[in-house]
Amino acid sequence: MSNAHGMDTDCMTLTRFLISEQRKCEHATGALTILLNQLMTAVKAIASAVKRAGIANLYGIAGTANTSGDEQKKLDVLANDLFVNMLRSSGQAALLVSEEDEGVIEVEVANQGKYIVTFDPLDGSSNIDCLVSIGSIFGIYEKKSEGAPSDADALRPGHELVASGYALYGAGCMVVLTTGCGVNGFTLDPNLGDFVLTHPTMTIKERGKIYSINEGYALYWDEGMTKYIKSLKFPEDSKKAPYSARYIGSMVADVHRTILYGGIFLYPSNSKSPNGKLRLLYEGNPMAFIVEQAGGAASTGTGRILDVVPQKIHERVPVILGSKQDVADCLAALGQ
Ligand code: P6P
Repeated sequence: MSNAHGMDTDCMTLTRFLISEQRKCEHATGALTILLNQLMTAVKAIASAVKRAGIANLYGIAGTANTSGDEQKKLDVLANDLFVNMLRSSGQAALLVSEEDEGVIEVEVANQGKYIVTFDPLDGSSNIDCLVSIGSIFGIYEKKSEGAPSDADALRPGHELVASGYALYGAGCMVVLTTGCGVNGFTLDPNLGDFVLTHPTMTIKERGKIYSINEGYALYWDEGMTKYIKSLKFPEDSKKAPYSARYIGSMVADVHRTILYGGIFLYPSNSKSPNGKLRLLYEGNPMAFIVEQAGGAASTGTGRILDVVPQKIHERVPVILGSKQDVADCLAALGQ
């Protein structure tokens, strides 16, 4: 409903959407709504910082390194501080796992709540300085254990997630979220300063026409993966057109395009990295939950990503996700 100011006076904001979702769940207390709203505050602040980075001299190296040994860019550090502070102060989280911190972060007892949050505060940060889209990724579990929180509360298979989402910092800022009842996309309205529902009930095509993989590692792929990628580039059926190749090198951007346009995104096992590069707790699982909720599939190449039982908080997992038929074709080529 618009008026002379061109503003929708009855828009479905993310908060309003969460409240309506909360009403559908009999035992909902509003705690998840509070937690997600705090997360969105961090996302809005990161979106603002990403836009200002060039002017505010936020590019460049922070002079520190994260658990993976990656040089931490100033925006990485700022994003991590925002996520940690907003989650700690929400009063809804008991334990945090961040890509940027070696160990788990236990929330002080006075502020502890019932959720465990795993997150990559700024994924794709190697792309920051060249203005390629980057993102934040998060997964949320409910704490099941009694007593003080520990690593074990985070080392849970992805099928126990209660919510997951990502934020994409590109031409605009968008959040894509699932709480287990489908996938919805919200776009930041700068005039409103809030996220508005723009992509209700996001679903992924059964089959797409795009494949997304870093072909620079073709030398290290196993035979099955080589066979699969070749089948997309040189289809046996002469009536079929080859797939298009798209690879941004920023997981959130590549997965977002895969959900919107269909196709397949792969960061598979290879002879140099048997478990690939992507992290299970805060990249593989949250994205797998979203893709499955959108009607797609997400595999390690030998099993469902969401069924992997983590052993370490920063462990890596091979990722093959996207349109169901495309993932099935890939698994067939891998002999699954
Ligand atoms: P490669 C970014 O550094 C990241 O963690 C993901 O966002 C992205 O999908 C992947 O690494 C890209 O890795 O080896 O292709 O540069």
